[in-house]
Amino acid sequence: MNGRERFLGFLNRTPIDRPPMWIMRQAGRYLPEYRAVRSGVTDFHQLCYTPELASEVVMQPLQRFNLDAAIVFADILNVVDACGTEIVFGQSGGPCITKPIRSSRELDNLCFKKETLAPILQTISKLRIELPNHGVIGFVGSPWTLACYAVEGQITKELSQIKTLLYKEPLVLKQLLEHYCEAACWFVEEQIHAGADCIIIFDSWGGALGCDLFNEWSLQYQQTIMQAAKSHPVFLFTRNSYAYLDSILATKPNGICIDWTCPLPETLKRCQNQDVLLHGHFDPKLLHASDEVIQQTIRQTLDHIESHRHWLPSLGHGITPDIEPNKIKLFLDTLQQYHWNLAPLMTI
Ligand code: 1CP
Repeated sequence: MNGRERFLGFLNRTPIDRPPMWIMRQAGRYLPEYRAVRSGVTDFHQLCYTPELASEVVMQPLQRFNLDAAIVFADILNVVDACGTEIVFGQSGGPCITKPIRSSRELDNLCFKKETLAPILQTISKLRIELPNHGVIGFVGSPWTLACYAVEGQITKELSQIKTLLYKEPLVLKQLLEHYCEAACWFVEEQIHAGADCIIIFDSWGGALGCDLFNEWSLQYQQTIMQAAKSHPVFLFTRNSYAYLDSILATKPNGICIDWTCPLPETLKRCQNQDVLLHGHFDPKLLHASDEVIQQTIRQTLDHIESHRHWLPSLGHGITPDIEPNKIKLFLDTLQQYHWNLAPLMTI
């Protein structure tokens, strides 16, 4: 069974020999070969918008590790860029928006230029041809998370600018979210046409909204994007999402990505009952532990799960630049050598 068959089998709930492997930010700054390519371009945008370079960095982790799926190399903020807002990626790698959107005046400057995103679609088409044995994953940022970056300018965990806008000028924020939602729907449809097997909606900042606001300001837009994907598999990722699990499951996504703050056995059971797939769970910082602790943590976690059929075990957030590549290999090897119980579950 090759990686693509395994990945599609997982998505389609057909028999597989083991869960497929894929990790958020598997291409990126923790790899010296990525840093070498990155140092040869003037800025991060050039990397995202040059299909030859973007696909080269997608391949890098596939050459090092036994991975079953590749994620297109781009950034959620490419949509913000395509909507006419300038983004600077500084030396630290974090994005900064020099002219944040904070009033109706700035809304007038929004204008979606689809052609900006065309090179990313070309990268997906290229990957689809060059990686016949791997799944190909596309992605988009949730309108709420895109707006967090566009309104804050430089993000902090208080999100005080966007929350001020939400309470002071809700109609301005609604218009901004609708604008990003329309662009995201188009982009998702085109990624599917270009060959993406699955789409992830990254709602990295949805967890900051709280239960009373999450549906109205984030989830409903994600639902619209899911509808644009029609029956194609879509995974929703909201950081810190356990409090919203029922609302998220009610939208009937194909799958969800979870971080380490969600209790795994309970979350998995609730997902399995509704035939929703799960991705993620482990804290990336676990990879700073000794090899023995990493192996023991993985095995103990897996031993506590009755059926592994609905779970693609992985890190619950992106690999950070401080992680040693050898620890990723150990993480993947330990998972791949495990004795999985993949019997189909009797769902109710
Ligand atoms: O200079 C550099 O090399 C820039 C570092 C970098 C990289 C490698 C950024 C800036 N983005 C990326 C790639 C990226 N971003 C990918 C493709 C790589 C892969 O997964 O293999 C993906 C899927 C993303 C998605 C992304 N970007 C998210 C959603 C997932 C998450 O991490 O929560 C978010 C929030 C961003 C914003 C962003 N862009 C870059 C950084 C460092 C950040 C995070 C900043 C922050 O809010 O802390």
